[in-house]
Amino acid sequence: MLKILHASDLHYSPGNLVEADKCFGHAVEQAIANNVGLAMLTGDLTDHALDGHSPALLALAKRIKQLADHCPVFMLQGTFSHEPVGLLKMLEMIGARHPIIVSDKIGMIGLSEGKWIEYDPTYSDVKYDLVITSVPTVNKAELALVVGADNASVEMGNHLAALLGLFGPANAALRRQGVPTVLASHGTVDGSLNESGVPMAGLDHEFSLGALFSANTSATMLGHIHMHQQWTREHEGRVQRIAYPGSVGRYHYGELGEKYCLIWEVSADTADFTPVQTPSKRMIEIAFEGVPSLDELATIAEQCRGAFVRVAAHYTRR
Ligand SMILES: [Mn+2]
Repeated sequence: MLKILHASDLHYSPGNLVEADKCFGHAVEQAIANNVGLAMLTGDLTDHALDGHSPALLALAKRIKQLADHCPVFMLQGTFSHEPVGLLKMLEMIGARHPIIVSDKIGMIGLSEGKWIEYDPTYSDVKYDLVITSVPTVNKAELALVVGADNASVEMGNHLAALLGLFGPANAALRRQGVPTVLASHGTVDGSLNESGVPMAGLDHEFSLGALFSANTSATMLGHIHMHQQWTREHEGRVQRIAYPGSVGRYHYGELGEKYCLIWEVSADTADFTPVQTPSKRMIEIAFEGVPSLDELATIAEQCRGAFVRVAAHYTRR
């Protein structure tokens, strides 16, 4: 069993800095306390392009260093508008006790004797601790050039399903060798719920559950959707599990539920995790019947410090 921290959608930015660093800091500390052997960050580490001298970028880099001083770190390219291509690559250069890898290309990456190496099925001398099938955010603009802009959204799902299935035999072979396998990606699972609880139904989503399971990995670690959720399939004596940890912090009013990172235990045949709640910003909705008194408001204001608050006043017509 390999213990893995899985955190996602950190969205570091000047405006999110306090929330992102409080919650991701908690995730990093819990990962170290639980002695994970590896950390997987599945995209949207930043909210938008950050200047080199931005305190938010420095804070993120410090947390990555703290994590990589404990274990190897894998980072996945997220949504391009949140994470301009190349921004994460810079974090690979952080000097820490363990290696950091940023994946922005489709492929398989193995961890062997504490080092990241490209997985090569023809080279059998390597003993892998784990192999990751990496499918970072796909560029819809490139696909549109091939299939036309009108078809790009729907064709994205079809192309990804075909691609994921192609990884199936390689991951099945790894399973026979007893190697734990993980699929890492960033996108929308058809039918998943967004952070406000709205189902994402439609033809223009990246993944179906069947396509993800067909890659044949024990665990599928996803980013993009900000609400924690999971799916499991048990067959042929194995357990396959797919999960979004959800965003590490609460960045908008109206994001339902608690926020988490996940501590996974992954083997060649099974995958399970324990959700670890982060100290995310509270959300409070207060409703008054008629106009509240100033005394009432003063008492409530104290309880609302540091929270997202919505105040509604209901009037009854007489
Ligand atoms: Mn995100």
